[in-house]
Amino acid sequence: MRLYSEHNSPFSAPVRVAIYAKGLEIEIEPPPGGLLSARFHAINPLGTIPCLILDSGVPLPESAAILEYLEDRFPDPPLRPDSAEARAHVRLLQRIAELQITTPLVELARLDGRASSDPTFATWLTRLIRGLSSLQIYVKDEGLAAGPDLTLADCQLAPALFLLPKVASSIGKPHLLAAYPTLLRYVEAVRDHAAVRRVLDEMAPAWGLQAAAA
Ligand SMILES: N[C@@H](CCC(=O)N[C@@H](CS)C(=O)NCC(=O)O)C(=O)O
Repeated sequence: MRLYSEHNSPFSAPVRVAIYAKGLEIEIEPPPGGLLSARFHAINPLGTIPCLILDSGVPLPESAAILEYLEDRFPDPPLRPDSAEARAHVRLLQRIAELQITTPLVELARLDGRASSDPTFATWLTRLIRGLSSLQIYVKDEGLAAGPDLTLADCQLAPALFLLPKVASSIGKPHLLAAYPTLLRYVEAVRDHAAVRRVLDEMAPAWGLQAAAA
C-alpha cells in the first residue's frame, strides 16, 4: 500500500498519525506529478490528498474513509473504543474535526491578508467558532479527546488544532483558542503522544510553525 500525502496537508496528517500509531509499513509519498497534475488526477479522479492506494491498486481518497479502512484492516492497536456510545462519540469528534475545524481553517488560510473583506470570511469563521464551542463540550476534561487512549478523534483533531493559532493570527484573531480552556489543555496533552508529535513535527516547517517536540 502507498499513501499520497504532503506535510502541509491538514487532511493528510490524520492518516499519518494512524499509520505511525499502528506502526504500519505503508510507503508515504507526495502525489506523483504534484497535487494538481493530470498524472495524479488520472490516479485519483477526486484529485485530493490523502489518497491511499490499496494492494489491489484501487485508490481510496477521503481521510475519514482511509482511517476507517486502516482500522478495519489493522485493528491493533485499536483507535476506536469498544462500546457503541463511545464509538459514536469518537465519530462525532471526527466529523467536527474535519467539517467544522479543518475545512474552515483551510478556507480561512487561503484568504490570508484579505480575510475580513472577503464575503466568505464570516461564514467560515462562524463555522469554526461553532466547531470550537462544540469541542469544548465534547472533548474530555482529562486524557485525550475521548478518554485515556489515542483514538481516531485525536488523529483528526490534533493536526487541526495545531494549525489553528497560526491561521487565527493570519485573520486577526490570535487569541481565538484562549476562550476554550478544555481545548488548550487538550492541545498540550495530545502532543505528548509519539505518533501525534511526529506528525506535528512534520507539519511545522511547512506551516512556518515551531516543532511540537519538547
Ligand atoms: N474531505 C477531504 C479533503 C481533502 C482535501 O481537500 N485535501 C486538500 C489538501 S489538504 C487537497 O487535496 N486539495 C486539492 C484540491 O482540492 O484540488 C479529506 O478529508 O480527505
